[in-house]
Amino acid sequence: MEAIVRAAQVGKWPARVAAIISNRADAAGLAFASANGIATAVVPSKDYPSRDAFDVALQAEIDRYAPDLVVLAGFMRILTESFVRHYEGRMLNIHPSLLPSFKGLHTHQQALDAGVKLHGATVHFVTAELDHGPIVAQAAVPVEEGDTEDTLAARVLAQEHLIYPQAVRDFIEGRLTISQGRVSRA
Ligand code: NHR
Repeated sequence: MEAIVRAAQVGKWPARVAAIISNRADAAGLAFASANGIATAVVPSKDYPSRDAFDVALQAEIDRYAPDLVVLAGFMRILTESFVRHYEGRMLNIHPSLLPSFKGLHTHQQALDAGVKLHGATVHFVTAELDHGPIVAQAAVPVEEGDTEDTLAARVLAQEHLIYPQAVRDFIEGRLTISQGRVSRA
Protein backbone atom coordinates (compact mmCIF):
# COMPACT_ATOMS: atom_id res chain seq x y z
CA MET A 1 0.00 0.00 0.00
CA GLU A 2 2.79 2.39 0.92
CA ALA A 3 4.59 1.65 -2.36
CA ILE A 4 1.43 2.52 -4.31
CA VAL A 5 0.85 5.77 -2.42
CA ARG A 6 4.47 6.79 -2.95
CA ALA A 7 4.38 5.89 -6.65
CA ALA A 8 1.20 7.94 -7.09
CA GLN A 9 2.86 10.94 -5.38
CA VAL A 10 6.19 10.72 -7.20
CA GLY A 11 4.84 9.73 -10.61
CA LYS A 12 2.17 12.45 -10.80
CA TRP A 13 -0.60 9.95 -11.59
CA PRO A 14 -3.89 11.30 -12.96
CA ALA A 15 -5.51 9.80 -9.86
CA ARG A 16 -5.43 10.09 -6.13
CA VAL A 17 -5.77 7.59 -3.31
CA ALA A 18 -9.23 8.46 -1.96
CA ALA A 19 -9.00 6.53 1.29
CA ILE A 20 -7.20 3.79 3.17
CA ILE A 21 -9.65 1.41 4.87
CA SER A 22 -8.78 -1.41 7.27
CA ASN A 23 -10.69 -3.98 9.28
CA ARG A 24 -8.17 -3.48 12.10
CA ALA A 25 -7.74 -0.24 14.03
CA ASP A 26 -4.08 -1.14 14.73
CA ALA A 27 -3.07 -1.53 11.07
CA ALA A 28 0.22 0.28 10.45
CA GLY A 29 -1.05 1.51 7.08
CA LEU A 30 -3.59 3.78 8.77
CA ALA A 31 -0.89 5.83 10.49
CA PHE A 32 1.04 6.03 7.23
CA ALA A 33 -2.09 7.24 5.42
CA SER A 34 -2.82 9.91 8.02
CA ALA A 35 0.78 11.10 7.89
CA ASN A 36 0.36 11.47 4.12
CA GLY A 37 -2.90 13.40 4.25
CA ILE A 38 -5.08 10.51 3.07
CA ALA A 39 -8.52 9.85 4.57
CA THR A 40 -8.74 6.72 6.70
CA ALA A 41 -11.55 4.52 7.98
CA VAL A 42 -11.82 1.39 10.08
CA VAL A 43 -14.59 -1.17 9.71
CA PRO A 44 -13.77 -3.54 12.60
CA SER A 45 -14.49 -7.08 11.41
CA LYS A 46 -14.56 -8.31 14.99
CA ASP A 47 -17.69 -6.24 15.64
CA TYR A 48 -19.75 -8.01 12.96
CA PRO A 49 -21.59 -11.29 13.51
CA SER A 50 -20.99 -12.68 10.01
CA ARG A 51 -18.90 -12.25 6.90
CA ASP A 52 -21.98 -10.98 5.09
CA ALA A 53 -22.64 -8.28 7.68
CA PHE A 54 -19.01 -7.18 7.65
CA ASP A 55 -18.83 -7.06 3.86
CA VAL A 56 -22.04 -5.01 3.64
CA ALA A 57 -20.55 -2.45 6.06
CA LEU A 58 -17.20 -2.45 4.29
CA GLN A 59 -18.88 -1.91 0.91
CA ALA A 60 -20.89 1.02 2.28
CA GLU A 61 -17.74 2.62 3.66
CA ILE A 62 -15.80 2.15 0.42
CA ASP A 63 -18.64 3.50 -1.70
CA ARG A 64 -18.75 6.76 0.30
CA TYR A 65 -15.56 7.58 -1.62
CA ALA A 66 -16.95 6.41 -5.00
CA PRO A 67 -13.59 4.94 -6.04
CA ASP A 68 -12.86 3.87 -9.61
CA LEU A 69 -10.62 1.09 -8.29
CA VAL A 70 -10.37 -0.90 -5.05
CA VAL A 71 -6.88 -2.16 -4.24
CA LEU A 72 -6.38 -4.97 -1.72
CA ALA A 73 -2.96 -4.45 -0.14
CA GLY A 74 -2.36 -6.51 2.96
CA PHE A 75 -6.07 -7.19 3.33
CA MET A 76 -6.50 -10.58 4.96
CA ARG A 77 -10.23 -11.39 5.00
CA ILE A 78 -11.88 -13.59 2.41
CA LEU A 79 -14.58 -11.53 0.67
CA THR A 80 -18.12 -12.70 -0.08
CA GLU A 81 -19.40 -13.32 -3.57
CA SER A 82 -21.81 -10.39 -3.39
CA PHE A 83 -19.05 -7.98 -2.35
CA VAL A 84 -16.73 -9.24 -5.07
CA ARG A 85 -19.44 -8.98 -7.74
CA HIS A 86 -20.10 -5.34 -6.77
CA TYR A 87 -16.47 -4.46 -7.62
CA GLU A 88 -16.11 -6.85 -10.55
CA GLY A 89 -13.43 -5.64 -12.96
CA ARG A 90 -12.42 -2.83 -10.59
CA MET A 91 -10.75 -4.60 -7.66
CA LEU A 92 -7.12 -5.77 -7.67
CA ASN A 93 -5.12 -7.97 -5.32
CA ILE A 94 -1.47 -8.98 -5.15
CA HIS A 95 -0.85 -12.55 -4.09
CA PRO A 96 2.65 -13.61 -3.01
CA SER A 97 3.08 -16.58 -5.36
CA LEU A 98 3.19 -17.36 -9.05
CA LEU A 99 -0.48 -18.26 -9.44
CA PRO A 100 -1.99 -20.76 -9.99
CA SER A 101 0.63 -22.28 -7.68
CA PHE A 102 0.31 -21.81 -3.92
CA LYS A 103 -3.06 -20.22 -3.30
CA GLY A 104 -4.12 -19.24 0.20
CA LEU A 105 -1.84 -18.48 3.12
CA HIS A 106 1.83 -19.19 3.97
CA THR A 107 2.80 -19.14 0.30
CA HIS A 108 6.56 -18.82 0.90
CA GLN A 109 6.55 -21.90 3.12
CA GLN A 110 4.45 -23.68 0.49
CA ALA A 111 7.08 -22.82 -2.15
CA LEU A 112 9.94 -24.03 0.07
CA ASP A 113 8.07 -27.26 0.85
CA ALA A 114 7.45 -27.90 -2.87
CA GLY A 115 11.12 -27.35 -3.74
CA VAL A 116 10.39 -24.97 -6.62
CA LYS A 117 13.34 -23.03 -8.05
CA LEU A 118 11.23 -20.01 -9.02
CA HIS A 119 8.68 -18.22 -6.86
CA GLY A 120 7.13 -14.77 -7.09
CA ALA A 121 4.05 -12.61 -6.97
CA THR A 122 0.88 -12.15 -9.02
CA VAL A 123 -1.39 -9.12 -9.46
CA HIS A 124 -4.90 -10.25 -10.35
CA PHE A 125 -8.44 -8.96 -10.57
CA VAL A 126 -10.43 -10.31 -7.61
CA THR A 127 -13.13 -12.88 -8.27
CA ALA A 128 -15.26 -14.84 -5.83
CA GLU A 129 -12.93 -17.82 -6.17
CA LEU A 130 -9.91 -17.15 -3.95
CA ASP A 131 -6.65 -16.20 -5.70
CA HIS A 132 -8.15 -17.14 -9.04
CA GLY A 133 -9.03 -13.94 -10.94
CA PRO A 134 -7.66 -12.73 -14.29
CA ILE A 135 -3.88 -12.17 -14.06
CA VAL A 136 -2.57 -8.66 -14.69
CA ALA A 137 1.15 -9.04 -13.94
CA GLN A 138 3.64 -11.46 -12.43
CA ALA A 139 7.25 -11.29 -11.27
CA ALA A 140 9.50 -14.26 -10.59
CA VAL A 141 12.43 -14.56 -8.18
CA PRO A 142 14.90 -17.41 -7.66
CA VAL A 143 14.59 -19.64 -4.62
CA GLU A 144 18.12 -19.82 -3.22
CA GLU A 145 19.81 -22.49 -1.19
CA GLY A 146 19.39 -21.79 2.51
CA ASP A 147 16.32 -19.61 1.98
CA THR A 148 13.92 -19.34 4.88
CA GLU A 149 10.34 -18.14 4.75
CA ASP A 150 11.64 -14.67 5.73
CA THR A 151 14.48 -14.36 3.21
CA LEU A 152 12.25 -15.60 0.41
CA ALA A 153 9.40 -13.30 1.46
CA ALA A 154 11.74 -10.30 1.39
CA ARG A 155 12.92 -11.14 -2.14
CA VAL A 156 9.31 -11.47 -3.34
CA LEU A 157 8.22 -8.29 -1.54
CA ALA A 158 10.81 -6.20 -3.39
CA GLN A 159 9.18 -7.32 -6.66
CA GLU A 160 5.67 -6.72 -5.30
CA HIS A 161 6.66 -3.11 -4.69
CA LEU A 162 7.50 -2.77 -8.39
CA ILE A 163 4.69 -4.64 -10.13
CA TYR A 164 1.73 -3.59 -7.99
CA PRO A 165 2.14 0.19 -8.46
CA GLN A 166 2.73 -0.41 -12.18
CA ALA A 167 -0.43 -2.53 -12.48
CA VAL A 168 -2.51 0.08 -10.64
CA ARG A 169 -1.15 2.75 -12.92
CA ASP A 170 -1.97 0.64 -16.00
CA PHE A 171 -5.56 0.33 -14.75
CA ILE A 172 -5.87 4.04 -14.00
CA GLU A 173 -4.55 5.02 -17.41
CA GLY A 174 -7.05 2.70 -19.09
CA ARG A 175 -4.56 0.22 -20.49
CA LEU A 176 -6.12 -2.96 -19.08
CA THR A 177 -8.94 -4.89 -20.69
CA ILE A 178 -10.41 -8.19 -19.48
CA SER A 179 -11.84 -10.56 -22.04
CA GLN A 180 -12.72 -14.21 -21.40
CA GLY A 181 -10.72 -14.26 -18.18
CA ARG A 182 -7.58 -12.87 -19.82
CA VAL A 183 -6.12 -9.43 -19.24
CA SER A 184 -4.51 -7.62 -22.13
CA ARG A 185 -2.34 -4.55 -21.67
CA ALA A 186 -2.44 -1.92 -24.40
N1 NHR B 1 -11.63 -12.69 -1.48
C1 NHR B 1 -12.04 -13.28 -2.61
N2 NHR B 1 -13.35 -13.60 -2.71
N3 NHR B 1 -11.21 -13.58 -3.64
C2 NHR B 1 -9.89 -13.29 -3.53
O1 NHR B 1 -9.10 -13.59 -4.55
C3 NHR B 1 -9.38 -12.66 -2.35
C4 NHR B 1 -10.31 -12.38 -1.32
C5 NHR B 1 -9.88 -11.78 -0.13
C6 NHR B 1 -8.55 -11.50 0.07
C7 NHR B 1 -6.18 -11.57 -0.62
C8 NHR B 1 -5.52 -12.90 -0.26
C9 NHR B 1 -4.20 -13.23 -0.78
O2 NHR B 1 -3.85 -12.84 -1.88
C10 NHR B 1 -7.63 -11.81 -0.92
C11 NHR B 1 -8.03 -12.37 -2.14
C12 NHR B 1 -6.66 -13.83 3.16
C13 NHR B 1 -7.00 -15.17 3.02
C14 NHR B 1 -7.55 -15.96 4.19
O3 NHR B 1 -7.53 -17.17 4.18
C15 NHR B 1 -6.85 -15.75 1.78
C16 NHR B 1 -6.37 -15.00 0.71
C17 NHR B 1 -6.04 -13.67 0.86
C18 NHR B 1 -6.18 -13.09 2.09
N4 NHR B 1 -8.08 -15.26 5.24
C19 NHR B 1 -8.63 -15.85 6.45
C20 NHR B 1 -10.15 -15.71 6.46
O4 NHR B 1 -10.77 -16.60 7.05
C21 NHR B 1 -8.11 -15.14 7.67
C22 NHR B 1 -6.61 -15.19 7.76
C23 NHR B 1 -6.05 -14.21 8.80
O5 NHR B 1 -6.80 -13.37 9.34
O6 NHR B 1 -4.83 -14.27 9.01
O7 NHR B 1 -10.70 -14.70 5.96
O8 NHR B 1 -3.44 -13.96 -0.13
